[in-house]
Amino acid sequence: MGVALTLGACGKDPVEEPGLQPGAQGEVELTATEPVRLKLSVKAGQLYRFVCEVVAPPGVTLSGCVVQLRDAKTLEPLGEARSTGIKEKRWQVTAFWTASTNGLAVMDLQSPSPGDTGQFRYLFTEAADDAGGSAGEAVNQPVTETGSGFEGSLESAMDVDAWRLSVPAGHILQVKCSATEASSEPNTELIRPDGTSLGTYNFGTYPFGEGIPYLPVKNVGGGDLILLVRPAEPRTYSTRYTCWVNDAGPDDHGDVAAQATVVTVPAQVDVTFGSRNDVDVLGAELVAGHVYLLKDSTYATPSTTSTVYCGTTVTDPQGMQQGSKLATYGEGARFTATTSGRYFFALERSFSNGPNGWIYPKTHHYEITDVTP
Ligand SMILES: [Ca+2]
Ligand SMILES: [Ca+2]
Repeated sequence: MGVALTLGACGKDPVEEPGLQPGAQGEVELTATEPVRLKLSVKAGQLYRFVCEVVAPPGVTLSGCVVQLRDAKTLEPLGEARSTGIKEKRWQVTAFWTASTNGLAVMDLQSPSPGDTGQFRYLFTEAADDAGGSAGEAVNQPVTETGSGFEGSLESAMDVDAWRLSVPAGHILQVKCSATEASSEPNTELIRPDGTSLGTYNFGTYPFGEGIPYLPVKNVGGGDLILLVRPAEPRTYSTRYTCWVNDAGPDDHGDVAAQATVVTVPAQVDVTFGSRNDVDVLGAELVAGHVYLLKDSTYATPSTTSTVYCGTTVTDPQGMQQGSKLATYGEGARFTATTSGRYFFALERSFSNGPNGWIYPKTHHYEITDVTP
């Protein structure tokens, strides 16, 4: 009997070895050049998450964690290895995968630097996509006037997460999403539920000329806005990201003459370009034959190479545009009224040096003064 039992134990199929069950967590020691090899119990078709974290103090004996999923039988790598980012001081790395077979998977943990020793903390769980990939499947996230954040995961290089954000009509929604683990920042886009794009943004590559280091969109006409988050680079994307969303309040000045802010000359007005392609329209009564100075007085001594200013397009009381957009930095622009009545001044963020102007400020001091000789 004893012999038979021993034989039975020895002849056991290795596939039946118990692996770590979903929900397992713990700490493991990296002792030499061999990776730590964990066996994980998986079911075909199920999405799994594996997190490796360098146990504090990071960087002293262990420079990071690299995880590589392998086939339990052949030990062939399944998918790309993922690594913590030393430069970014991000000491966690998350891998997601969908098991293709029932049984075991192997997860190897090692340091990016040979010879390192130290401790890894791991977590192995089942997972599910946190947000659907289209407007119809979008998950609500609250937006407040003090700003708030939420986390998401890109479970595969093809994943798209849709988040539904609501701000009142005319308010400006600000959004910024960035990677919380190593590798590339996620691409973000704000769309209408019908698919109309309102702007795209990548924290790692946004052009300085856009002016604002987040994606700001005015909710013209109201309605929900959908934030889409997706990997920017399929091979090196970060699986985890965090988004910050903020209701920046209403636009300070309307975008069209019918919603203009009416001022009295001499006027001094603060103008904030708070959203993409913002136009701020001022209205003022002018007198025929008078000369007016339109001046962006934000800078006492404006730079000659990279000034951001309120480019101004003037419209007369009959709605006729008066010449091309005026440059109002430095000494400002002079404008002679040809008729008496209410003129409109459409102000837009403009750059004295093409699209590469410096990004600040958002708010400008703008003056309209009667300088008739
Ligand atoms: Ca997701
Ligand atoms: Ca505006």
